[in-house]
Amino acid sequence: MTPFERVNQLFERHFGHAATLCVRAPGRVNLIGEHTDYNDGFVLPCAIDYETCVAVGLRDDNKVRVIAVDYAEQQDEFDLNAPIAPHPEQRWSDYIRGVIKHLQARGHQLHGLDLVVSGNVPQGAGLSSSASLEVAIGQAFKEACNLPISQAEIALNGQEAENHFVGCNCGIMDQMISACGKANHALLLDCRSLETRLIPMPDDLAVLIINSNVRRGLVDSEYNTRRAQCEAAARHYGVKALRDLDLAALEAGKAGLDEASYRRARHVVGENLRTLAAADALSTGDLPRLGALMAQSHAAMRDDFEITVPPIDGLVEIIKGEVGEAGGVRMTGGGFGGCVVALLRPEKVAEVIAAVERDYPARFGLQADCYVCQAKDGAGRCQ
Ligand code: GAF
Repeated sequence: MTPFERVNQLFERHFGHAATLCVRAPGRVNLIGEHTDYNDGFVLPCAIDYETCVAVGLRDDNKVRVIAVDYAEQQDEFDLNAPIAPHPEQRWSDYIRGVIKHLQARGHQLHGLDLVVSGNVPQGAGLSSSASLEVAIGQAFKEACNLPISQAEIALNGQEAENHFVGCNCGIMDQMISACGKANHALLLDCRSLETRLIPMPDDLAVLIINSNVRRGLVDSEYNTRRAQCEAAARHYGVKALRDLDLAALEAGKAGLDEASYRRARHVVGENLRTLAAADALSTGDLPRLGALMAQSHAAMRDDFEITVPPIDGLVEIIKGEVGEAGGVRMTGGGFGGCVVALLRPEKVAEVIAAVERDYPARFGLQADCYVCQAKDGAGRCQ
């Protein structure tokens, strides 16, 4: 059953009538541009065909009632007229409460809603299940309360909720692509200006995501540490953000900067250049160039940013051995486990999956899950 079917079925069973409307917001895969977003840099993600759906019913009071289908139908209920605080136990509730609290703080007038939520974005896999939930809730209130809010503002509001209510210091990439993605396109996003450029995905290019199924245990603390190191490096160089540094300035000014922060900065400066080059390579269908840039990106995440783990490096080696020059592969997302993304010719997909199924369990004692994805539209009403 799809998330759309699940939320509508449960809504009707629980409330005794059909939902008034239903919205969706996708997860994402980042093709290149990792840990650049909070350095005001560039990213190149696309929205994927895994999503969070919310069935919505209007209430005639100021209460919000939520049912989380994927959390054993747990429920939450709170009043829009009272201060909204984190839930004492249910972490999933905080993404919803945080989004609503921040919509109110932005001055939006909300009224009570019944919400039933379900999604199929793999959780904890680096495919932005949290951002898709934040954006789906923002979209639900936009549609149900006729809010004068742009898709970019829904994204910014979701990021604020995650930074200040949930407590993860993430950048803006995941919420922006979930809110603003376009079918059959990747989105080159300037995370400083929020300007976007749509890059068509070539017809003869497959997007294959391979989930390492490595639990991303350290991700929150390590993520926040990387961000602090990048900010310290920017202060050392006297720039607003690492986005403002080029390779020559990086080398010329490194005296006095600790080795780890220098290498973090080197990844970010190089990754911004690689991301811009990759957008051009994708738009001209230059797969060998794209593959080389993705390989450099992965090496920098492994050696300079130090966010990969052996099973992820192993998956990249196994897949690179199959696709050769005619494609690219790299870790995608925050790191410390999660997924790798491969861009390759569709006729190669079956061979790559077979190689992963043969070699990955033998080397790491783990099973990988493979998803062949399509670039999808960002958040909106379910059709
Ligand atoms: C996570 C964060 F949420 C993003 O903002 C981004 O920093 C990414 O890690 C790394 O590129 O998905």
